[in-house]
Amino acid sequence: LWDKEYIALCKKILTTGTEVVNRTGINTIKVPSNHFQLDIGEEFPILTTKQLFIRQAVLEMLWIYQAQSNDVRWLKERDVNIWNEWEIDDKGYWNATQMLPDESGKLVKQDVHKFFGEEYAHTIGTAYGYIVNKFQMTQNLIDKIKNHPEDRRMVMTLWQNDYLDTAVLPSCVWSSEWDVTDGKLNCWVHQRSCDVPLGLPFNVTQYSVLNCMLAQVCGLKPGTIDWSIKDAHIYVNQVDGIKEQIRRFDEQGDLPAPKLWLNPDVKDFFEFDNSRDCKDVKLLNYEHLGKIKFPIAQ
Ligand code: UFP
Repeated sequence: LWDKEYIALCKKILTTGTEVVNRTGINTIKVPSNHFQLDIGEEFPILTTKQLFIRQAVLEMLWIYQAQSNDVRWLKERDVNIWNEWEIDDKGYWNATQMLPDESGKLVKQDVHKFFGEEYAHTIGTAYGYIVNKFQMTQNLIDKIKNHPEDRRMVMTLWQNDYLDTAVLPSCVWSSEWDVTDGKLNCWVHQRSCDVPLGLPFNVTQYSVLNCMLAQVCGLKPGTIDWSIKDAHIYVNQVDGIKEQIRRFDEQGDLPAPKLWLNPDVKDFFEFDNSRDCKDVKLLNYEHLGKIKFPIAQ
């Protein structure tokens, strides 16, 4: 079902989307918004029309919500290299090439050498895990789910205006809202900007794992995940890969969804293993149609 939703979004972008410029210098084809709902109690969402590496997705999620870290070295030590390009250097600078307005306001390609401060060396600045830690978001959420499941204020907001200027990348998946209904834990996730080929499959799987982990430690069952996106896009250099994935789906359909196994002995979210091997998380019977390589835009 997730593949079906996913491929429908890809087709919508390719058939109705608009090509636009953006800060990366590589144009995207975008649609303004998209929404879907998945029942993760029924079926664990991980794409089968291409292979996804759950180890990295889970570790990035644990980096944010369990370790509550913004330190890129934490990920590198575990062989997760997705944030390397965004790492502030040891002098406190972030170096990249971006499309930025010139004197006349026109977007032109420029080398960025932005000083964040030495205290931010080797981090991504005040984004993601930094914010979660600052406001103790995970602890507060678990406390509410366990002790006041009727509460209607269970929101984690990573978009904090006071911290945007010192964030290398303001959080893309920036908020989640949670509720408990009939013994099930449900969440609603908002993503402000969505790289559909690379970001979305990763993000949906990692928030589904988070939902399943929180449900387990709070004595609940996983329920539904609603996903709402602003600016759903495909970079123009990813179009061939997406067409290949659409072809796979149209010709072969999707494969049966795998099962997510979480070590049932873990009763505390902070005890899930976050070593390189992520020993407490396994995918059982993951059948897929193989890798598709997509370029990432910085
Ligand atoms: N992006 C995602 N998911 C993430 C993440 C980044 O889709 O979890 F960290 C993509 C969206 C966009 C780019 O293509 O990264 C961020 O660029 P911008 O800040 O200009 O929206």
